[in-house]
Amino acid sequence: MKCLSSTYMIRTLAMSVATHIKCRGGTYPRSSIQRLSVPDHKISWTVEYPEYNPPYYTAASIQGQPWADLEIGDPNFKPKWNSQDGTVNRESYMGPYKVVNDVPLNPVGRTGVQGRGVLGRWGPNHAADPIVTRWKRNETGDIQYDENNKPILQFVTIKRRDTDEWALPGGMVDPGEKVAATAVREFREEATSSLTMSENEKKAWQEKFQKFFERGDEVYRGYVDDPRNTDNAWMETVAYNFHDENDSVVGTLKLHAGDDAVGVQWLDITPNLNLYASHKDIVKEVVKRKIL
Ligand code: RP5
Repeated sequence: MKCLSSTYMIRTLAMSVATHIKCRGGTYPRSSIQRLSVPDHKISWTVEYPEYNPPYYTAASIQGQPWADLEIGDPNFKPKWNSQDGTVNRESYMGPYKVVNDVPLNPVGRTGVQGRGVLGRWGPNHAADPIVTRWKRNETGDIQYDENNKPILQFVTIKRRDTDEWALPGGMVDPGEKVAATAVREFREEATSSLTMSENEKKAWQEKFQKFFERGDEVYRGYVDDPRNTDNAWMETVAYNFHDENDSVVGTLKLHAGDDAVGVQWLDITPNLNLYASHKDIVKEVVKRKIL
């Protein structure tokens, strides 16, 4: 696992940055907090919005958690914004973010709520997402085509326990963990039964799939339009595509929903896909590279 990142093909991103669609308006997740309404033209901090005074919300459930920051102003909390801060990466893939009165500002703009919400870190909260794909085939193994005569891609998706939406099986980067390793770990935890595997089963899994999961292709690195984002805390991710051209490896994967999921399946990638946060944009990027 330690040499994963060096074997990854790193590609420059051509994907446009999602704006605030899922993290604007309505009720903040797992709370009764109503986001202040932010019209499209007032999302950017560069546009004057003098009456902007959104509610402040940091969930009680994250306070004191070992994976969460302390409150700003706490004498024991001395973050190094826009830098690698010990084992915590406080750099944004979007470039340097502004820090106003010691509080980081969401680089995309206003969300209608201040504080951290349910996110652990002030500023960027880093995640990784695996997109495991194969071609859709019939019983005799022939690739299936859509009405435009394009081959149909399928990917592994999980149903999130918190929102009941289909999503990439990603997760948070642990302090000090390599992002590429997070993508594989999260896939195993969220989409296979790795959490309940014995040591022997883990070893067998490793032997069978290690090679396949070393060949990830980076398809996205940046901001996620996650419903949990606030003005001062937001999600960012690096997404890797693991593609099985001949269906010779992933066909033998036993899918099993992990702790944070209530379902897992192979799903056809179609134009009307509806996924959590801005995951559809990330999946579309894979289609663009593989088919269009
Ligand atoms: C999304 O949240 C990321 O793209 C990733 O899929 C996920 C990580 O958060 P948890 O699933 O750990 O809550 O923004």
